[in-house]
Amino acid sequence: MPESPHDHELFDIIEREVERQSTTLQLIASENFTSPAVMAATGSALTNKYSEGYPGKRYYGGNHVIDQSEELARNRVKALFGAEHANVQPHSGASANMAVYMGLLQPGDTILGMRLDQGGHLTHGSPVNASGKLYRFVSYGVTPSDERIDFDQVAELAHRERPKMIVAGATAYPRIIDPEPFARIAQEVGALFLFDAAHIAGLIAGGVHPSPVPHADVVTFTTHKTLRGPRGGCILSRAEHADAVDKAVFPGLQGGPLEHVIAAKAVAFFEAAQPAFADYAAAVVRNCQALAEALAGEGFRLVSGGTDNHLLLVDLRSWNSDISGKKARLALDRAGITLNENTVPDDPRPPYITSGLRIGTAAVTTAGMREQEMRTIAGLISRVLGSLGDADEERAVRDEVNALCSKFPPYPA
Ligand code: DSN
Repeated sequence: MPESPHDHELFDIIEREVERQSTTLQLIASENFTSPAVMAATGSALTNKYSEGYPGKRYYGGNHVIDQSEELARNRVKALFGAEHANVQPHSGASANMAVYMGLLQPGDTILGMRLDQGGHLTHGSPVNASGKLYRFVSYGVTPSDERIDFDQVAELAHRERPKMIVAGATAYPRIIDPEPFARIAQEVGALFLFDAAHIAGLIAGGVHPSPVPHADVVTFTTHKTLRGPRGGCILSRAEHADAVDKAVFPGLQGGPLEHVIAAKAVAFFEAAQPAFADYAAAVVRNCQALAEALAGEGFRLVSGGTDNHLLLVDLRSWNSDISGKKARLALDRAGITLNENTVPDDPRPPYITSGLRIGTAAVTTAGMREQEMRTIAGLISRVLGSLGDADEERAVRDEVNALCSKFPPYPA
């Protein structure tokens, strides 16, 4: 191989990002720290190989080794979730969802999904996303009283609109999503049932949330959130949908699969099958509940009053109606606390401003933090938001964040 000069410019940037991840608090609910083994597979020579097709049926030569890696990933994920069929090629959760729509529906078909401003995902029918442009989405939401999924509304809309598919799953919903009532309603109206488990795949694998696999026609998820794998997507389905799903992924939507990432998914599925992963999943939820309780103690209102999973939503309106989610996120960022602004149910502000914050505990739990640290974090958040824009206080909190993170390095030297 010809020698190339060391690319200081780029590798310095990577080093600075590693430092940022290690010295500030990572509370974005969709992020995590993968293991060194997952990163080693992602950075392996498998990135060099073209392998369009599926194991045993490729369009390029030299895939007898790659076939073993993709087969291992498929078998491991099927065993992990008890699924009949798996496709591990989707590059992301978004492409996994699009493949399901494309494989099982016709453009223009009606789909029932969760409202975006109440926790649903972009690919559940946003008008600016391909899902919303190609299919006719009808949306259900949460009840005004307890801010949990309104199953009466799901049933009513399903019977009225007769969708071809019902989608469960969310990107910002802090409670358990029970797959059973969705499956029952889908059966009543003859709809297919897709469960998008992107956020909670790790909680399902770890046994702390109910599995949608026995109830749903198809389950999609990302591998990099609570499941703690590489950035990517995955589709599990009943055997009867296997062909349609596979054809929609390739050649329908994607070309060459990212075999280095598929190998890393295999590593993540192996890790998630270990007994320690169940302890991790339980700790993520315990941490989130401790954080929720401590934030409530600081006077913050939590959407639905708390959490059953890895994330919580703070409604800032009752704390200080002048503080938008965006303003709060920027102040917290300056203080070394990384999270994102998020709409809350019936938010009067637009989605790029919002009145809420979404906070997740998957990454800090991987780093080893537990309930005591969650209480400290709640106090730090409260200090920054209680003196919004005070640069001295932001600097003081930033120093404390730094000291806290130094005790929990995600990648110890
Ligand atoms: N962007 C992801 C999240 O943060 O929830 C969903 O795609």
